[in-house]
Amino acid sequence: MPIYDIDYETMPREGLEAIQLRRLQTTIERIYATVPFYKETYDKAGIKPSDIKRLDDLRRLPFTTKQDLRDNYPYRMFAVPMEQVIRIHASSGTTGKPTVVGYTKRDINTWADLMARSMAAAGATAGDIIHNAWGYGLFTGGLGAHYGAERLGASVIPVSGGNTKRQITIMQDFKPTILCGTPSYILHLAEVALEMGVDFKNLSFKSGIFGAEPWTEKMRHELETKLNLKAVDIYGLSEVMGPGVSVECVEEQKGLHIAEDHFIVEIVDPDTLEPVPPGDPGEIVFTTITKEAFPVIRYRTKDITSLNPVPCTCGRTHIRMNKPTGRTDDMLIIRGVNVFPSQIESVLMESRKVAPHYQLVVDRVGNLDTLTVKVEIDEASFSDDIKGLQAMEGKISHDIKEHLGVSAKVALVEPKTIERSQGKAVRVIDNRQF
Ligand code: DLL
Repeated sequence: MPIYDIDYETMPREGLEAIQLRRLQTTIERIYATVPFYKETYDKAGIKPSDIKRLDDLRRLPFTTKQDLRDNYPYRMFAVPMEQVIRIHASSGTTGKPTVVGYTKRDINTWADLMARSMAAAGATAGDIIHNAWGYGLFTGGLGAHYGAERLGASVIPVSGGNTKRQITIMQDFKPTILCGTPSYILHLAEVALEMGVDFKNLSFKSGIFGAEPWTEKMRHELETKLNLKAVDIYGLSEVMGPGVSVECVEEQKGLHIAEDHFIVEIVDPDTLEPVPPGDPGEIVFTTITKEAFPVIRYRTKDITSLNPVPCTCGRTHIRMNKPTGRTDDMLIIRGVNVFPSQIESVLMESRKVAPHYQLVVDRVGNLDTLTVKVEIDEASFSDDIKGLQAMEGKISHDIKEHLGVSAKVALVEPKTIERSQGKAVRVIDNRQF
């Protein structure tokens, strides 16, 4: 049966839940048969696929974590043979290795549908020209939005990130009507436009679809006034699909509708892993129920948010999640790039001349995030050779860019100058105001 023959977005909940249960059961049966990790975990927990009789039974299944994905790097979580995988994306892992995700032809098709649907929720139609400033590559933003825009029938400009002045010229000349990108980068772009004497009031945008990092209502206000458009939030993560897991509707711009015909959502207390009372904040957990290549069951996102069950005036019955407010782990998002302090540590430790004492200082200069890595030089390598030290800073900065894809200023400091802590080391000083 084709997945898209009825209007899933406005289905009454009863019908939606019946579909969710059927899809969940199929998914669990399939992964039990094809992914050794799930079979072993479920056998250990004494659960069989046939035990999933109601949606609530999902709670009997163990959670899946980023560590589980790491333990099965790169392809052992895939539920189909590689011949059926037509696309691979990746996102930052907690150490050197990324988290790898795969898609079958049908998965790419589903994703394109969901992104088209998300763009339509944000006000886009086939007649629009979509300026896509999310990065193309292993990151899911660029290609996810690209396929969605094409599926919608819109004209997509695959401009990707960077080259800000050229982006502004393109905006003036190609007259795009929908803008996609990471909110902090788009604010930076607005600033550069101003410097170039370009007024967004003279451009043609009606909606902006922004996401891939947390942003606040204050930023929404700034984006809407500076860019003269309606700013809509989009959320997603590579492990679950990429962008399009949830999106705000342009009608309310108040919470993101989760594509519940594809994902089952739970909010749990990150310490006890028990469900929180309805509406309370906690860690958002997703189960994918239509993915073929890389299904995830009860995947702990580490993102903190809450659900809003109030019916939406747009008519969609899919539940809304509020804007995520933070994470339970130490992952930073710097200019849209996910960065774990442990990844930086691995790069630092490759140099035998620095001590394992470092601090990451994150600031927002103008609207752009900056990362400074302060690291102590070890006693033996400490010298007055300024040129030598500068070369070393340059080398470490280059290595960080190579390994993590993020620009960082490296500042070597004298031995024993980074404050030692009594308990957990304070590795991150985040001065950004969101
Ligand atoms: O950021 C996918 C994406 C691309 C979403 C474009 C939206 C637009 P990852 O690189 O795997 O995937 O990073 C996922 O980014 O767990 C959140 O912590 C954060 N994140 C993504 N969107 C939002 C948002 C993409 N709208 C991680 N608000 C997630 C807050 C967000 N945080």
